[in-house]
Amino acid sequence: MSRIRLILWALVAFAVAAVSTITLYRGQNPALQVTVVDGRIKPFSLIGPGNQLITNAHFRGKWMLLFFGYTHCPDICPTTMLTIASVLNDLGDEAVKLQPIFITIDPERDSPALLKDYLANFDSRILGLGGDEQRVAEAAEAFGVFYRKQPIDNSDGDYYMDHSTALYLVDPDGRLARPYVPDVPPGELAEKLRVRFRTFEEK
Ligand SMILES: [Cu+2]
Repeated sequence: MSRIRLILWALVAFAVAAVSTITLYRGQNPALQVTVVDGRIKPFSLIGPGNQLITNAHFRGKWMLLFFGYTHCPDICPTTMLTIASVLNDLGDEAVKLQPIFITIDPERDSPALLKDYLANFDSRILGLGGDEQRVAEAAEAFGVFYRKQPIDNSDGDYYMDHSTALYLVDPDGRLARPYVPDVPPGELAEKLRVRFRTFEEK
């Protein structure tokens, strides 16, 4: 094969490195379009609690349980963090296989330090990630997460954030584990995770 042909083939292979989306449905959420590249989640690059850059590559070899929310959230975020804290307890020693991650969709108020303090109220093993608006927007877009500022009347600039509320489970190879974890009682969720860990390890 000529060199040119080889290059052409390489280009075709590159084009086939398919970017596609997986559509998830959940309760009141609109369809969540998760972008996958060759079966793996799209890379994200966010800022961690020590102001360090943290990308998805950091978590290779671990399961990720991702949630997008904000610390001023009155209901869904704290409830979900309680669920995750409870799952970590239920998992016992196996919890080391899982990295729960809370990504803020309110970077204007949620500094890395604030995220860390907030999450410590639930379980300090939950990692808070944020960054500037663009980093956050890119990560949210990759997971099909919707969010929007909702000003509170007569509040002097205070606001809520409307946001979608899915939990995303990503396996140690960076693949979205499907079906993604739905609304289940924490004990049941821990058991489902254990089964997934085992199935993955037996592969
Ligand atoms: Cu929330």
